[in-house]
Amino acid sequence: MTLPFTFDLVPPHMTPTKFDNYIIRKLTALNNQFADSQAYEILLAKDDITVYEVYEIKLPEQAGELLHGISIVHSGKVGNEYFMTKGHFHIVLATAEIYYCLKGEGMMVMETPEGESSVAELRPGRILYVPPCWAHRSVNTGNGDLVTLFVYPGNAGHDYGTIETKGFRQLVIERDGIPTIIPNPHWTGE
Ligand code: S6P
Ligand code: ZN
Repeated sequence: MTLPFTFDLVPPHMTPTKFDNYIIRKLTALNNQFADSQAYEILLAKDDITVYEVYEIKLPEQAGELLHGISIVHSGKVGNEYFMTKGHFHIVLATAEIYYCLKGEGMMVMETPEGESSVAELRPGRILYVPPCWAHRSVNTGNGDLVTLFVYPGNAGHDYGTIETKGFRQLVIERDGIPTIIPNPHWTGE
């Protein structure tokens, strides 16, 4: 029986009382994902800083299970593009996901293989449903950490390759101090 765990939103050590996997993704893990490659190289030359961290509860990766955990995207930018997760499709494409925003400000960038795109705001208390077949990436547009609880089907799996190769169709950048959605100038899907 999996026991409940707690997660207090108290910085600087926001760590769940229970987790099995800890994933830390630094700038190098997001190679070629930010539009401004020159700004990326300059930032990386200073330090391979942590962009986001994920705490997961280990459960069987099979249908019927609900995998869940906490994602923390730190605040920062590469050029004018906000820190973000790699983003992915699920391997079992028609599997959905729920995100519950606990802290911070951000956007969920989503798209389907057919070319539909959507960007939805994340803010504390907001529950965001990522429907089946939609790739998803969380973007931190605020000055503090963006913290979300995520829940998705155990058999979903992760396809990172499609986004690593093609990118998302839309980017979230800061323009005149405001988070702004723009078409990805490097999108290579077609
Ligand atoms: C898994 C779910 C989240 C992400 C996490 C990090 O399906 O969407 O746990 O894994 O937000 O993002 P990414 O794109 O590096 O897996
Ligand atoms: Zn997912």
